Amino acid sequence: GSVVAEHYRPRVSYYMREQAGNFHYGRQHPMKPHRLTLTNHLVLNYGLHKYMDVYEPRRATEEEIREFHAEDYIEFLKRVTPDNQKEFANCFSEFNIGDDCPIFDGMWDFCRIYSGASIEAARKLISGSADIAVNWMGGLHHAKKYEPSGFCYVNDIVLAILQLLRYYPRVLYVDIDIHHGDGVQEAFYTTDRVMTCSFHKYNGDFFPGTGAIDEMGSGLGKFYAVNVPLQDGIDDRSYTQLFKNVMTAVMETFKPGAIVLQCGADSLGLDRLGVFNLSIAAHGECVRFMRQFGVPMMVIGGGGYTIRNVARCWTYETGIVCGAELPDALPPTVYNDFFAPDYSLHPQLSGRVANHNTRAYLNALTARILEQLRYLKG
Ligand code: V1P
Ligand code: ZN
Repeated sequence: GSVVAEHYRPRVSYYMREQAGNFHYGRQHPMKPHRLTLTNHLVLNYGLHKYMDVYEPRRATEEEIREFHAEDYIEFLKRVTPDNQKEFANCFSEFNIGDDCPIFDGMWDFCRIYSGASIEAARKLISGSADIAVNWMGGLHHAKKYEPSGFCYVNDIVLAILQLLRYYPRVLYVDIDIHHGDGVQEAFYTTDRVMTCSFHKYNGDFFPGTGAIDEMGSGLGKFYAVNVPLQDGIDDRSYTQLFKNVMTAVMETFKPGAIVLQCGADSLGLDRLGVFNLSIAAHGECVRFMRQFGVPMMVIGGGGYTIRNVARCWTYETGIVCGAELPDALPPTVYNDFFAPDYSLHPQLSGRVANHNTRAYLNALTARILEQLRYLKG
């Protein structure tokens, strides 16, 4: 089969640097940058580059990263390496270095690559020369001003939103990673110019432990943080219905000038760290739904630990933003073996975990969030 194109075709910019896929967090570590290489090969072999402007972005400069991160922390990130890390051992607890955020070869370079791409993507939207800008390397939503957290060292999302705020009065951040988007929420907790909206597993124990429904922002930012805490095993129908109900109200009340959509793929069924039950089709439906508002949009990556499915998901979503329908049979790539035995874009992912989100729970959740949003109108 071949790619079928839709009538509406937004101008899409795609950011990718091949080296990004060659970094290693460590053998036991679940974060595998190689998923970026897999994604890129599928995207190109489906021929999606014909629908997009493909850019090899430049690295973020230290000065650009300083717009959010503290100077001491940047200095540490720049200087520490696996070889000299003994000299820095006294800083490790200060800077939250450990199993989740190890020191690995080229760590600072990796940060500059994925952050540079998000910053460039934001500037591209501002310039008006793209409607949608895609950076699967980015989306590292846990990084804090003074420290790394949950596999994230530099918060490319905060840096990109700071760029967007130079031009757009209001920016909406939407996060469908299974983990709470805590770093982005914290950075904009007290402003009414950024609304953060995160859908995640929450039980007080699951990483990072934040994202309860009553975290709503403070000061001027009160009611501008939206949290949608979910239980294990949420399925396609419940998730997409909830997502559409919440996002319809968010778009009506907040009226953003730009959207940043974090597409963490650890909310898919069968994820190595995740416990949801979503199909690639349902995950992509969230992207399609946000796209149809026709508001300038950045689409970025995030988590995703069963890497064959991360690559499938982000490829499918690249197709969605382009308005290109992809045949289910994957095009052959040098990485074919990853996609055995079905070699298809939409394998069955659900069924491992039971859905612990009752209809009553989801209805109550929706009602509370719509009530929170009503405070914005007045
Ligand atoms: O649960 C924890 C910390 C470690 N404990 C002391 C509490 N960490 C999680 C971190 C998950 C980060 C997700 C990042 C993202 O949202 C964005 C890129 O997807 C964690 C887990 C887990 N199952 O939640 N770390 C690890 N697993 C881990 C396993 C093996 C080696 C290193 C880390
Ligand atoms: Zn995650």
